[in-house]
Amino acid sequence: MTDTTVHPEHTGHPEHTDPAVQATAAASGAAATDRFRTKRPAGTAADTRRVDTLATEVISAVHEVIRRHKVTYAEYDALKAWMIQVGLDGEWPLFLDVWIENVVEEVNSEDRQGSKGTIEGPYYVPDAPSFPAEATLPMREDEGGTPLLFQGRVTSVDGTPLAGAKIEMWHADADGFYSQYAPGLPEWNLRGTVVADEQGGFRIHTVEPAPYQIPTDGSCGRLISAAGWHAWRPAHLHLKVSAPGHQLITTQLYFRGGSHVQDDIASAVKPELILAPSPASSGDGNGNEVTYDFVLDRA
Ligand code: MBD
Ligand code: FE
Repeated sequence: MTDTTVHPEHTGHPEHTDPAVQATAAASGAAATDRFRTKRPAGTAADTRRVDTLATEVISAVHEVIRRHKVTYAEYDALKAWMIQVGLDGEWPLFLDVWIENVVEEVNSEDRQGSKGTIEGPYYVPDAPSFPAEATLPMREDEGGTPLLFQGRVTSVDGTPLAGAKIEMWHADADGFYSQYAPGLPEWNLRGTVVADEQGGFRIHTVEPAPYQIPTDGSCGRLISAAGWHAWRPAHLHLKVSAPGHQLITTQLYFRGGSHVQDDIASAVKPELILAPSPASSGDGNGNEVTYDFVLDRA
């Protein structure tokens, strides 16, 4: 889908009249769908027996819910209409990453010894500009938000420093918007790949992101309001950390005491992932700083 124009007749939310808000919600779903369709496939696809097992059990699980709650034809038609609309809105990546990915991540990281990971979410973009170990993420001259120095070291599980480890970082701005998924932001705003020094060290200067609200004018927003849920993720930094001979880790870091750290709609917070920054001591003394080390499992 390349059509990123707003279709108010699809949203059913006439109360949203701010064009900037409408454009953001409609464009972000389509952009996430487009991005996913160009993604390199991860690993091998399932074989026939595996597809049979998984598809049969998913369908049976749905049947069970229908029987238990005696689902009506009106409800069945509402589900059908909603699923069609999720696709038209381009919101399947958003839906799946918010309500399903956390369990996929859980079952695929059970054996990990090193740092905890969590879900990737819909807004990763590969091949962000590369920077040396001490760097400032690309940002606008007047970028809002509290300055944040995020520093640490990447080591292997046995403590060996991983020189040249790659720290890919991406996050929302102080208004909760991601570059390439919201209009009006520079292409690589708050996205970068930092290469660790000889000791595996890195010092990344950025700004603290705002909490993220699931777009309210798309299909995911309609589900959220129809069910009486809230639409928020806590403020978070996204990271992918990798080094030769080691397992890549995809993670997110949160801020202690921030809103929705305890009730993330995407269920992606783990206690090990909550940062507690302190007022910056170095540099010009502006903003906050925090140290966080990454430990990578061997491949
Ligand atoms: C996000 O920013 C995000 O990280 C996830 C998982 C889902 C929606 C928006
Ligand atoms: Fe995110």
